[in-house]
Parts: sequence; C-alpha cells; structure tokens
Amino acid sequence: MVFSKLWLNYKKLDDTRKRILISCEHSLKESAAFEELQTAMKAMLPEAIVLWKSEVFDDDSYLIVLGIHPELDREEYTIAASLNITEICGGSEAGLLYGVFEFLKRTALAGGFIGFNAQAKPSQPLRMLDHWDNADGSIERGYSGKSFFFKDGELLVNERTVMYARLMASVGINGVVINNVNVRGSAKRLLTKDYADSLEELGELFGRYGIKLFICPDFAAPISVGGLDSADPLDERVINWWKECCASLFSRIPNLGGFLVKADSEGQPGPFAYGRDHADGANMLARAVAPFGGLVIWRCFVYNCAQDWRDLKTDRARSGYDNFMPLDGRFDDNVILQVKNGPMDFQVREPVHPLFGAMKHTKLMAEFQLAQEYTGQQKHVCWLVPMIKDILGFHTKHDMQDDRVSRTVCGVAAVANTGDDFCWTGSELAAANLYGYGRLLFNEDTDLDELAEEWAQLTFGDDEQVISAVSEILKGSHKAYEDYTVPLGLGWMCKPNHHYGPDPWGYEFDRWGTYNRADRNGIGVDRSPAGTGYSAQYAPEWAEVYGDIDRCPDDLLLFFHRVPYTHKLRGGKTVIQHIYDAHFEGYEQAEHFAALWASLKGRVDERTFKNVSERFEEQLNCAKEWRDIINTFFHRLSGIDDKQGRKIYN
Ligand code: BDP
Repeated sequence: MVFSKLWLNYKKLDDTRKRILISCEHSLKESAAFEELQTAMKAMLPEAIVLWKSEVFDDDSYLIVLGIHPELDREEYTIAASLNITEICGGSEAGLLYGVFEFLKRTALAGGFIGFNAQAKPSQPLRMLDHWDNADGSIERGYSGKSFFFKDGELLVNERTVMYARLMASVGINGVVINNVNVRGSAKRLLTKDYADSLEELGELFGRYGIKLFICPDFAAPISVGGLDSADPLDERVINWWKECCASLFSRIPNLGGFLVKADSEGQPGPFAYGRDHADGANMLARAVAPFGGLVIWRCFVYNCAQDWRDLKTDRARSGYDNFMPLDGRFDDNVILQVKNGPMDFQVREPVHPLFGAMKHTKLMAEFQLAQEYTGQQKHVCWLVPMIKDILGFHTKHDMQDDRVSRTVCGVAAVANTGDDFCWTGSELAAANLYGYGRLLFNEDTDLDELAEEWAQLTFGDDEQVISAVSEILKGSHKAYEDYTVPLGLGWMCKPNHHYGPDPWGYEFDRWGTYNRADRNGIGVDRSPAGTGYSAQYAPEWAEVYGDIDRCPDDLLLFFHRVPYTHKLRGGKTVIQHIYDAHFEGYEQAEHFAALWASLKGRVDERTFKNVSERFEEQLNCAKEWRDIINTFFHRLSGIDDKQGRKIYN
C-alpha cells in the first residue's frame, strides 16, 4: 500500500543528539501522542535512540515530558519548549496529541529544536469532515480515486486508515462521517450487525486519535433493513425500532458520535412522506441516540428539485430558510442543523446562508465543501481556505453579542476531498485545502499567508523558491477561478450533472432550477423584495444592503439583482465590461500560476511535479474554454463589444 504522508513526512533535523528521552506516566505509553512522538523522532533523528523515562539525561539527550493536566480544557494543550527539554501537557489525551503535533510542526519548520511557549484550545468545538463514500467504493463528487473506507461493500481498517487518522488529528479534526449522505446499496446495512465488527474497530482507531465516528443512516431503515412497513417518526413501532437499533449500535461502538442525516432532499427519504416535519424526524432519532450521548446532525439542504422554471417567483435560494426557520426552537438539545455555507450549493461565490444567526433557539453547524465539485474538481487549483475564513468571520448583524457566523455555530463540517490515490487529494495542491481547513477551525485567527507557506514547507521542503511560488499560487487561485468562470455572484454556468466546464444555459431551463435568467436585455436574478424576496431573509441591516441595487456588493450583484448589461458597478465599469475583463484576467492569472509551477522543475520531486503540471495543462484548457464560451455567450446576447477590442469568438 503506497500513499503520501503529506505534511507528516517528517524530515531529518539538523541535530546530532544521540538520545531522545520521552518521560510520561506508564499509561500514556500506549497513547497516540506517545506513538506519534516516537515515530516522528525516529524519522527526524535517525541516528538517535528513543527511550522512555530514561535516567541518562546528558548533553547528548533531548528530553520530552508529556502529561495530562485536568485543569486544562479537554482539547487544550500547553507547550514549554527549550533547546534541551520540552514539556507538553494536555487536558486529555486528545489535547496532549494536539500539543505533540504542534511541537512537531514547529520543530519541523525550524529544522531543529527551538525554544518557545504555546497554549491553545480549538476555536470550534466540533471540527468535522464528511465523506461522501459509498459502500461499493465509489465516492460521490470524489476527484481523488476510490474510497479508502469502503471496498466492494466492506469497511476497511488498515495502514491507510491509520495514516488518515494521524493526518486528521494533526490538524485538529475531531469528527468524521465515513459514508455518503445519500445512503445507497449496502451502506443501508451500516446499522446492522453486518458492519458491527469493522465499525467497532474503526471507532477504536479513531478514538485513539480524538476523532468521533459518525455514520449516515438510511432514514427509511425501519423499512429497508427492519422489515417494517413504515418509517413514520411518530409511529411507536418505528420509534422502538430505532431505540433498539441504537442501543445495540452504541454498545458495540462506544466511540460512535451519532448520525448525519439528509432527509427529504434530492430523493432521500424523510418525514414528509408521513405528513411529519423535520423536527419530528430529527427528534425521533435524537431520542434514540440521547441515552448514549449521541448527536443527530440534520442537514438543511432541503429544496424542491422539481421546481417549475417557468415560474419566476420560485427561488431555490429561499428554501433552506423557508423550510427550517419556522421550526426554530422545536429541536431537541442533541440535534444540530447542518447548514451549507450559502443558500444554493457550494458555488464559487454565494452570500452567507441566511439561517446563521437567525435561528436563535436551535444549534447550527456550517457545512463547506473541500471536494471541489463546482470549483475545478481538483484539476484546477482553488484554495478555499480564505473563503472559509471570510464566511466564518462574516457579521450576520443579528442581535447578539458576537454576531459572526463562527459564533452562531457549535461546529463546522466540510465535505472531504480525499480518496485512495497516492496523494489523497487528486492534485497535490488540493491537500492545502484539507490542511488549511483543519488548522483554521482550530485557530480561527490563523494568518493565511503563514498558513500557505507553512503547508508548502511541510509538504515540499525548505526551498524558498518553492514555498513562495506555491503560496502565491494558492492565495490567488480562488479569485482567478471565480474570474474565468462566473464572476459577480451568478454561479451555475457549469455543465449539468457532473458540474465541470462551462455551459451557460445548461441549468437554465431545467427542473433543478433557473439560475441566471440571461437574455438580450440583462442578466441576474432579482432576489430583492420586488423579486423573489430572498434578500429579506437576512437581518435588517443586510436585508437593506442586499435588497438595494446601489448598495449590494459588486461580487454578489447578479445573485441579488437583475440588471442591464450596461449597469455600472461601483468601480465605474459596466457589468458586461467586467465580465469580459474578469474572464481575460482570470485566464491570464491561471497562465501565470502554471508558469510559476513550471519554474519549479527540479526543485520538487518528479512525481509531484508531474502530478501538478498535468493538472495545470487541464486547468488552462478548461479555463480558456470558460473564458471563450462565457464571453461569446454574453457578447452575442448583449451585442456589446469589448472596449479593449480583444478577440471574442463569434
Ligand atoms: C450537491 C451534490 C450532490 C450532493 C448534494 C448534497 O451535487 O451530489 O448529494 O449536494 O449536498 O452539491 O447532498
């Protein structure tokens, strides 16, 4: 089994010490923290021997003291490091492990032992990764090979899963959902004894690394695996079925965190079929898992995917709020609603979802998508971490002490971008999304310039030219992608179904929704009170800004308003000129990034160089297609020429 160690590829330090002494209570010798330290030290100081609690402390030794200090928060750690001794403490084994990873990271970046003090605890209590893996081994919206959790219906626990748990713990992930929210095939049997042994084993492994295991159950399981004729959440037989099911599941898998549920959405079963609502459905499951401390994470991605595109008043963007806001206050304490970052579906730019801060009596989580479904499918570079940071820092303007999205939620989840290919994420550069996501949730004030450089250095080594080129590419990548695809908040001009490459009208006259409404007179969707009324779902201050064509930020203008092509943006440019310019500039940026990468030949290993070079080739082809198709589309519709006289195909 070959796979990359990504940022945990511990390299040799510039240090000649002969002994590494790890001192800790006997019980910690079995911990993941101890084991990681041992593994890392052996790789970083291959000539030294690693000993436990040895007495021989002299000039040729480095001493690391590990301890649990219950006065710290469970996931908190402190580090006091010097040139000869380091003490790492955690509030629990999980906190200690985070401390060990932080110590190793700083040591790796410095190339040797250094003196520093650190204390940290996570900004977000729940830091999750949602895998959309199917039991047959395929991955919904997966761009990195097959699943490493499932193969031909079997759940795997092996070397790769261990490496996965180490990687996730190293960036602070503490919850993992292993299967697709669309529960298909044998995944429906995850609740049965078929999977009990392997789930137990995986749960144990995750537990060692401070990660809770979650699964997506089939809401209709009382029928599909239970043999009942109903899954009605208020039916006593159904309630009892779930109670018994959960009792046996949780007793076998003590590290089970609970369920993630997609119900009544895109064909998934749910409470609607029985005339019940989402609160009825979620609470019924919540009561079945409550005795075991379990959580029910219930998704708000609910909309009518068979809406009528001929009715201009229907608006998919409204649906999350329309469906869930009336239920505020009805959910049990162990239910968390998982809300996508925007009201549509992981487009390159969307406004922040209006439910954040609005539901004052319900626990919420934010959901992002690291799998680059709409942002280049891991063939294009698109570093999403700055966008995630912006969204978490967004002031909702709801009446509360701290109105930022990050403070209105009790956790954050992201759809994973991993698979079983060598580098885990299709493109080697896409691992920066995985790394940065975890680090940002652990410390929401993380400096993004430093983050990009740190990831590049840990992954590619100390060569300054590599670090600077890679971080420049990462930092500019989201804007470039937005520019050469769909600027101004429009979204959805991709090809239907697989969502890759341009198709301006692909979704326009489709039951899944109408999204840009472009014609010869103008472009954009009127979501102001005079239109679909979506803008009124925000707190008053934002409702006014978004609802007002003159105050709406440019980058969301076409999301909220329908305007003529000659409408002037804040900067004075017309909408049509901005569309042309952005497409040309975005493409040029992509060319610049590709050239930067090409300049690294010989400075990164051949396999990595090839992996990324091939993807840049594809990115440039596809970006050119986007540029030319979208520009031509708008040129034809508007009949307005590019002021700069560049070639637009006709
Ligand atoms: C969309 C994907 C679809 C997912 C759905 C979801 O296209 O495959 O099942 O989201 O989040 O982005 O449930």
